[in-house]
Amino acid sequence: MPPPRIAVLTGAGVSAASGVPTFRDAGGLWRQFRAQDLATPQAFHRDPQLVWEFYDWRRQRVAGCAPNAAHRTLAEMDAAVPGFTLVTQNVDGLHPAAGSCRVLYLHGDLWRVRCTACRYAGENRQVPLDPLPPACPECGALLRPDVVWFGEALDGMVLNKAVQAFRQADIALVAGTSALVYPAAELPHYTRQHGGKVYEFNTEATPLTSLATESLFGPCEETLPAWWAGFRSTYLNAGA
Ligand code: BJW
Ligand code: ZN
Repeated sequence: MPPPRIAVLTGAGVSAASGVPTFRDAGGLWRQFRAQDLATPQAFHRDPQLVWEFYDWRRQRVAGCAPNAAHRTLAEMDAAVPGFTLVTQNVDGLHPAAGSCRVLYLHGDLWRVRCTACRYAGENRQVPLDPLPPACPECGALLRPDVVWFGEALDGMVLNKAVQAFRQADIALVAGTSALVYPAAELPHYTRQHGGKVYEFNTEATPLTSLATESLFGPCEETLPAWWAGFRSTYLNAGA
């Protein structure tokens, strides 16, 4: 029998142990800054330099961070489970840094920029950034961070693939997300609707706790590796 299909949704809590600030916890970004002033298209239109500086500061913080045991465990799953999909809300790039190959980025990527006017998009790893957003090499309009702000649509193709993966999953793992932001938060519901199991890995209860088959409370850099060890010994040739 093939091992169960697994779909994973990760959020900022997965990178917390790496030193990346979360959004809504104590010390989280949206406790110190107003999201409306920094993470909306209106904010960028009003004050592109302020928003650019905020992302430059975030990039500088993340540049000094390394993946933790939660990222590494998910990369191991990617390599070992045939029907595996990792869907992340994180923009920090720590999943690919840990070796995850197949990643769906729901909210974009801190290490990419895109044009505000045309279809130009590209990687940008410069740290620190120039103080002002640069001009698009193709049309001259302003470049912006390639992330999804509040009120913006997610990439339709990426979202469709994510919905598909959660519909088809026998097991959904939800790690380190407050499950407050939509449409990401509705993904585990598709797995439940199709009779699959949902395991939540969080330090606290969330709106998904009542949906979950089981919630494993604790730091996911500890609970995910432990869960994976159990899964591996049940469904895969343990240690192989
Ligand atoms: C640990 C841990 C450890 C800590 N171990 N755990 C339906 C209902 C209501 C509202 C809406 C709705 N549909 C859409 C909306 C509006 C809005 C929304 O959801 N608002 C809610 C807040 C109410 N959604 C949107 O606007 C989305 N767009 C959209 O729906 O478009 C529709 C549309 C269609 C057609 C045309 C136009 C529009 C876009 C959402 C974009 C979110 N963007 C951000 C910023 C990204 C870029 C950046 O990084 O700057 O994404 S906001 C921020 O929140 C970021 C995150 O990815 C996202 C989720 O946060 P996350 O990851 O859950 O982090 P936290 O901090 O909230 O939680 C951390 C968790 O970890 C906690 O639970 C801790 O306990 C836990 N934890 N340490 C385990 N060691
Ligand atoms: Zn352009």
